Amino acid sequence: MSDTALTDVERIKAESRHLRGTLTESLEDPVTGAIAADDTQLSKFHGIYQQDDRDERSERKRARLEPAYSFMIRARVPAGVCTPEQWLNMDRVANRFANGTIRLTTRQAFQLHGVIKRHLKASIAGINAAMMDTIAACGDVNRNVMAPVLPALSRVHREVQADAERLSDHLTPATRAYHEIWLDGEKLDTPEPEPIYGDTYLPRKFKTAFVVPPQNDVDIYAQDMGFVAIVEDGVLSGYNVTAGGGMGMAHGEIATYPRLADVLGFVPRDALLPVAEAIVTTQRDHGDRTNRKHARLKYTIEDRGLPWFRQEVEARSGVAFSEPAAFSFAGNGDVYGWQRDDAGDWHYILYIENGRVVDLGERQLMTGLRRIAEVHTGEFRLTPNQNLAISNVSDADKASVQALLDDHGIDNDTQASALRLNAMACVALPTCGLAMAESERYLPDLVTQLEAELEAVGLGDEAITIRMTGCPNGCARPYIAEIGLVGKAPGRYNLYLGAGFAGDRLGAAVLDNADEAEIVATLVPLFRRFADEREPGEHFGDYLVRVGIVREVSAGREFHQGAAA
Ligand code: SRM
Ligand code: SF4
Repeated sequence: MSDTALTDVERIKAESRHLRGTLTESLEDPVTGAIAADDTQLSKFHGIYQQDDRDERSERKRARLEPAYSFMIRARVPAGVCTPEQWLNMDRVANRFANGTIRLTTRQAFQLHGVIKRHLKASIAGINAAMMDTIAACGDVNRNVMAPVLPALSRVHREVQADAERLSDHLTPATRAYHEIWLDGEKLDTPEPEPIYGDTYLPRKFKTAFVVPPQNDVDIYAQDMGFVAIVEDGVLSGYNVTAGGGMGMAHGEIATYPRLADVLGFVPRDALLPVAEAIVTTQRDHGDRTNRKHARLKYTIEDRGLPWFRQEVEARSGVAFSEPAAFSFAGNGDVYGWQRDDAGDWHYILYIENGRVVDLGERQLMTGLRRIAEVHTGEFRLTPNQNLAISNVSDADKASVQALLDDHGIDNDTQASALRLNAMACVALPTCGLAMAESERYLPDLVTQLEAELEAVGLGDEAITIRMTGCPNGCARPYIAEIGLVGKAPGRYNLYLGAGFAGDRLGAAVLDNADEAEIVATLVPLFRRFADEREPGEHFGDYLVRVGIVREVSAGREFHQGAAA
């Protein structure tokens, strides 16, 4: 293929009749547990990934068996808010058709793993029964729109949630393919118009979030498009708009890099939809459709420049950006435990290790949350850090929710150090087809070692963000964690240090392809120095940059220039 030829995914999208392809035929084929190759690309737009169990891969190959195919289903939860009924429904589908666990993702969505082909339709219909869908949870479209959990501010939360849901609806593909294929909707002879996306959708995935300073829990700088709420005297006046963030890169390919979003300017609240649509269509028309590793909005902005991009968005939307309003962030983690909002309701942010809801020994997360959902009259909020807020609990109900947390051994106090509460790992093995190393199954053990070392130097209560991924795609946003670990090969990781505690600075590459012993041996002396030399209240990443252990990395294109200050 020449450099200017469109990628194969572009052909598949163009020929798909708005995402239909041959998915119906693939589902009906009884000979294989897989779907047709082209359909594996289209199924993503419907929130479905074909996977195979990588723990079993070589054994099955030796036995000349087809790989153990199953599917991951991702259900969108706009703004992360779901009802107790929706939670109970997800629990039922997970136990009936998937592997009996629920995975809360880094984008406030649900994932189910291990669904076999003949259960796919029933699973999607089951999810739909509680008014949830999986369309556009994946694929080259706008994904699940994130919003902050905001346990202390009920009114602002309601407003930002409403805006996030409005935008999510506006950017959801118009195709009826989802209803036809999964919900037995009426079949159309001619595909319906797709007004925002056109026939070939976007060049690549596209991600959007809202944030309310000072908490940057959604990691706004990692998003293609972001809206920073400007709240004056408790009233939401509008948004600073950001664009061009992204995490993914490929090892050894310096033309790929994580990048922090730029601030375009301020717009009033009523300009939200036109400005968002203009950003999306600019990327639709100018994003690179010849190279999927160069197709995200971050590269469009790098290549053409921010002034060009801002002008294009202004011209398309008819909205002029004003100077951005001042804002600052304090951290990108979750604020755990009970908090009371300004309307008097309670919220409990529950720590869920790596987002995996499962009963394990005395920690009965799946059962405990089911019991809570059965009696809870408020809502749940999935957090962008893979945790869960039990939200809008009345004074009268607080004690009974706490009792259920205690009875099932899942209260935060019973399990986690400050380091663990600020740790996040992507799924990786055995389900992720792109994983080069363990992540979800390994980070908890590494944290156990590191928390002992921190305790030994008197830093047991110190919140340090640590994130791990099984490959450089960056699903747990490791490049904006103070300690970032990125899988390169089994048991081997790149180590990045010095990112901002609020997710506002990238880490610098310190170790390449290192094993556990090298990683621990590098971190322990730094913990000691940090304990001795830090300034009051100083965070680990800021300290490493201040004393020159690593250089400050803000521009993505400088990411690969080494760690030396
Ligand atoms: Fe991701 C691909 C899991 C958030 C960047 N991601 C994948 C796939 C679907 C693997 C695949 O393509 O075959 C993973 C499925 C694993 C599994 O078995 O479940 C996967 N990504 C996840 C989740 C579940 C990680 C988690 O532990 O929570 C997150 C689901 C979010 C959601 O609900 O939508 C998840 N992925 C992210 C994020 C974080 C974010 O969005 O804030 C990123 C970095 C931000 C970004 O997009 O730049 C991210 N995922 C990627 C990439 C690299 C994209 C790029 O620009 O290079 C891939 C690979 C790709 O697209 O080619 C990828
Ligand atoms: Fe898979 Fe890599 Fe994403 Fe981890 S970071 S879930 S290994 S694609």
